[in-house]
Amino acid sequence: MEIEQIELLLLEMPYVHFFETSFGREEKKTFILVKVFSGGLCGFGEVTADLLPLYNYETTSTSWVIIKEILVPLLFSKSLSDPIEFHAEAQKFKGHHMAKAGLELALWDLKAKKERRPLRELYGGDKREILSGVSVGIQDEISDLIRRIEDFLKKGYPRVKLKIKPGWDMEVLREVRKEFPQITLQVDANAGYTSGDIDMLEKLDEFDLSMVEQPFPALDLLSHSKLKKRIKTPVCLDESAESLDAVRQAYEMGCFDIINIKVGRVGGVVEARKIHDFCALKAVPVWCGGMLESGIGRMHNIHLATLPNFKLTNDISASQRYFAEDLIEPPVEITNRGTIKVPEGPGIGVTPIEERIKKAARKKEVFTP
Ligand code: OSB
Ligand code: MG
Repeated sequence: MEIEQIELLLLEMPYVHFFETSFGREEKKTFILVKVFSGGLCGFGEVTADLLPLYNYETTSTSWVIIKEILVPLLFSKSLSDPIEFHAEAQKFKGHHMAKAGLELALWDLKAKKERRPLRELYGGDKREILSGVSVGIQDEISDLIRRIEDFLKKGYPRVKLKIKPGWDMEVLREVRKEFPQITLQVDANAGYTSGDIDMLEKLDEFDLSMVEQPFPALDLLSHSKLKKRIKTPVCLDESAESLDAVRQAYEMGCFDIINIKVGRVGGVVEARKIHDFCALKAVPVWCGGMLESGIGRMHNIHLATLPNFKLTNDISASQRYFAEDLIEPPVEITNRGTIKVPEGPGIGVTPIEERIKKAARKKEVFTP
């Protein structure tokens, strides 16, 4: 199977509500959509890099250049179309995981469509539905946050993740716990704290949280291991877990109890599965993180989360939690069991709507061998 054409599109989609983390507030999503064409079929992938290098160093501009100048020429020059072979070849280039993952995901979707099988089956996932949770950003007022949580609970989300940062942490959690003493609650600091905050973070134990995610910068494994020794709340890594090697080192150093797996951050599904398998071997549960993806990237996450060691609730929510109009039909919906059904059709199993893609597109480039 020969790849006949690759398209990159820069898309802009407004969020239904701004999303704020310890590194900033965003009102809209800007991202790259990757399309790969072969034999009348099209595989879709999404690059999770943002406009600004706040979550990690990649941006929509850097990933555009890396895909255009490095990965597309690599793919065409070696006639690559299999995602596993593409991953192996792309690995000789350092970093740029989100750029690599966007193209790899498109190849996975194409492969699954050729074989007329759902992605889940190619990955070896056994779940028919996955656990859906919601990640709630920092708000202007605690009262706004309480109202939003109430709303998400009514919609059926079985667990809530709160974004925290210095100054939006203990007091907020005290209020939230007072209002909702029973809910399954976890927090994510997006690397917002430093080694000097360890004493303070130990007090998170008061709030009966199911985990604290990435309190310290990605490279500060030492602080994570120090905190883990002192806190009962399970520690989860996101930004630090950028490859199997990174996860293995962090494991040896005793940095975590749980891993958040994001396909973009780790550079594709091949690497994500290696991390999944390593964690399974060590009896470390994982869950699938999100980057506020469009329905296309989110469907990829849904299929990945069917693997057996995705034991914890995922940051994968319904389409309407993110966008007034998602790119796919049918949109992602949450069941009354707090789950999301995994589509059984070929590839991602839903249909990207070309008209909506066109409406959101700000830039487009087409590549042929
Ligand atoms: O750290 O999990 C994160 C969104 C953007 C950047 C980083 C993160 C997030 C989320 C969103 O928490 C989760 C979702 O997609 O619903
Ligand atoms: Mg996170």
